[in-house]
Amino acid sequence: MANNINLKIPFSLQDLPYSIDALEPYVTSNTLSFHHGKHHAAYVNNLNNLIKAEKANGEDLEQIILNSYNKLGEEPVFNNAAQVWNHNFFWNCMKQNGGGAPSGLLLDQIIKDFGSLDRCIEDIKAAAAGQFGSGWAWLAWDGSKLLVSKTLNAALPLIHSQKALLTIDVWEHAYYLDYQNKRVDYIDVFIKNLINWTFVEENFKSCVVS
Ligand code: MN3
Repeated sequence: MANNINLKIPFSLQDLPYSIDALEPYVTSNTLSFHHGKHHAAYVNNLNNLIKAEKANGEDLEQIILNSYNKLGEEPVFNNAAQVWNHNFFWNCMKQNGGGAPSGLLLDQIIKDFGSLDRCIEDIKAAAAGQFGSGWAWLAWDGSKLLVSKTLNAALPLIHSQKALLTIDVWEHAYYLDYQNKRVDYIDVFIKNLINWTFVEENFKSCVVS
């Protein structure tokens, strides 16, 4: 859930919301052990080391991201803080026996903003496949409509005042051990077999229902 990931200093590595082999064979435990246990863990450690010297001021993770964004000399803080947030969020975007389709409020909004679920999915796939180099593909809410976007490296919808609803990690570390250079195969599997629409629906509901 979105508010469980907005933690305070010192940050700890958030547990995966499933067992290390839960996403087999689509994301292997080998990939997940490196991705969570090495990459995600490194962002957490880097962030804690970077902000140790600074005054913490009780900022939470999202405040650290926003306060370091686009600030000269603050790039390492921004990159590591944003990558901690992105991965905390990303793990929840997948589940065992995922896939299928959204329903309810989210589906209604998708049809309103994209015309059809298929169109929305095609846009997400195109964003994920088209991100040049490392980055993320997103479904986000800008306050009045859904939008699909892609971001470079650690960048995220929060810096554009948008609420993230779904993300796909398209850094090579997310798929290379399992899919090598075939990013499109990983994206197809993500949509078809892994995506946790319940999480995406809950994120959307928290934006529009008070
Ligand atoms: Mn990653």
